[in-house]
Amino acid sequence: MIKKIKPILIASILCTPIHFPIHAQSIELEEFPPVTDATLRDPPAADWLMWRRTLNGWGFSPLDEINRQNVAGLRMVWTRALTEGSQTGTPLAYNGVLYMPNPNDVIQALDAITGDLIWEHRREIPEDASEYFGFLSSNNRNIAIWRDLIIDTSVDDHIFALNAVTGEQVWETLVLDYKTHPATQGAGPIIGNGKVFTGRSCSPRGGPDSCVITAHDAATGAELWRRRTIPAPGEPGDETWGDVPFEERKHVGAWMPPSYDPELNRVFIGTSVTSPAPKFLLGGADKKHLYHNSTLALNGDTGEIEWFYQHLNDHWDLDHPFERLLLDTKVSPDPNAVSWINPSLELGEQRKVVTGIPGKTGLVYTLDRETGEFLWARPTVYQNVISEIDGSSGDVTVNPSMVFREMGEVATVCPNMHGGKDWEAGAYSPETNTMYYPLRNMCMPTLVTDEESASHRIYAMSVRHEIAAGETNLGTIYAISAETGRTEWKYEQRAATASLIATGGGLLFGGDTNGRFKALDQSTGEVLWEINLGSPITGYPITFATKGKQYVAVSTGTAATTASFLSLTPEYKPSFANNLFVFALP
Ligand SMILES: [Ca+2]
Ligand SMILES: [Ca+2]
Repeated sequence: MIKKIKPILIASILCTPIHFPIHAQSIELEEFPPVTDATLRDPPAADWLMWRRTLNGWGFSPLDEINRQNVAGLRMVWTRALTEGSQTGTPLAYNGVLYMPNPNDVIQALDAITGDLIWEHRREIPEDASEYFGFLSSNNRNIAIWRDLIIDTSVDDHIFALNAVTGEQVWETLVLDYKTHPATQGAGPIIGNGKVFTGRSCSPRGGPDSCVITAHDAATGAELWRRRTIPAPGEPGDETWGDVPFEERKHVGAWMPPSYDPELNRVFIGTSVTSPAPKFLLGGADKKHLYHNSTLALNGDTGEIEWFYQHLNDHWDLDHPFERLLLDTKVSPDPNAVSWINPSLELGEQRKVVTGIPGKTGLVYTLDRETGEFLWARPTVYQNVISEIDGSSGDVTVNPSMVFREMGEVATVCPNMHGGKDWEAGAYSPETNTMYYPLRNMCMPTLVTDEESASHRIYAMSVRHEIAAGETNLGTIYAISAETGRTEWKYEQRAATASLIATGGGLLFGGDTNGRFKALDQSTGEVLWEINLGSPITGYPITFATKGKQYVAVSTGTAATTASFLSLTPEYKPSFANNLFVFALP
């Protein structure tokens, strides 16, 4: 299937407008082993083949050449500037090549050892797309690899596949017409069982039919199913919107990549708030407005909802679309650390769970991923929106004093719309059975208003951001046992913390908005190594090995939340350059 490309074909690729010149050090074509579904289920330790490396969302690599003892000797081996826009990219590492998603659907293949460009693909984005999309749409958070294809979602609401060897486009499929149903596709796919699973945010102007999770055939791009996140009249959940007309049910997005369990053939994906957010503006504060702020467990073949769990009836833009951790663990929540526990749980039971911090509230939720049964939940950073969770049913009670009832009301909501937790990913280490989360101590004085001048008219809210009362540090990392729910350790600093990965070397890698990239000890939270990369660490770190040597890669730049974080730590004045960095031991 992988053919050696003749020089004449390379010449023709050179002439197409979407490619930069292909350099001499092109990939050895005959040595490109296809990435199979089996590879993606159980990737070789050396590779980083999807957003969180594995389908279970862990952000964990077993590589251990770089470890607690030697990480202090880590040094930069190459760097490269990335294109402009909101930069939150995750490189893929395979076969000696880093595939880097740059903002605005630019994808580069780089020699992983030298950093030299092998090919670059620049998708032509229609000029009028900027009338429909803002800065967030320039995000190119992650791409996927399958067989010899690199697969991405696009600013103009397509999904497209490139030949991993040449960068040439192989297929593209329209998901939505952005002129009628604009949806922001900042997140890319994960691929399970030959299917490309993607979610997206959906603009209110696109109505409910733009709010879809989709599956496409990875080989051809053909659409296999689409799951609307908002029920229509006659569908289950319709009644949870009261008498709100279907066309007025808006903006329940699924704007981060899903996780996938190949054994259950289930896609786990989370959803966001409605527009407007305060529910008195949307048929009543007593309605659930499914499936907003929920975990959806979807059948991988059909997109049917096999179960769902609603984390929060959300009046404040506290989205729940973040990475779901799929793991098997003993479940023994410690009542001294865990606020809400299912009373029928037999302590020490081995369960298949979906866990982690799915939403901006910072709450950890552990559910049985076969049945959706609530097992336990606990808060982390200060929050004032959830007052109670019924352990038996998992039903969440919001704090009644925080529920808006009319225009002009004000309240200080904690955390704020940037979390707590936001798009920056946590990680899970099977070596410690512990999850690690970059969280922020933030609150949000909020006025309910639909005036033109509102800071977030889309939600009928005008907000400010502040560090939570009583805290001086904005950034934290929480290490929380997946078995007991206990905080194993907590790290704090002034600058806002960002995405983490865990490694077999006992390390966590992660950065902050002040440009510091760090390695911490998984067991203690001690900082073992640190470097100033000059700009906020906005990309997702990865680690990989090629020719027997381990590398760590991370990218910097600017993202939608960096300015708000930095406004709360004015002593820090980083630059805002989109750059990729790669490190190794000498
Ligand atoms: Ca993209
Ligand atoms: Ca939102």
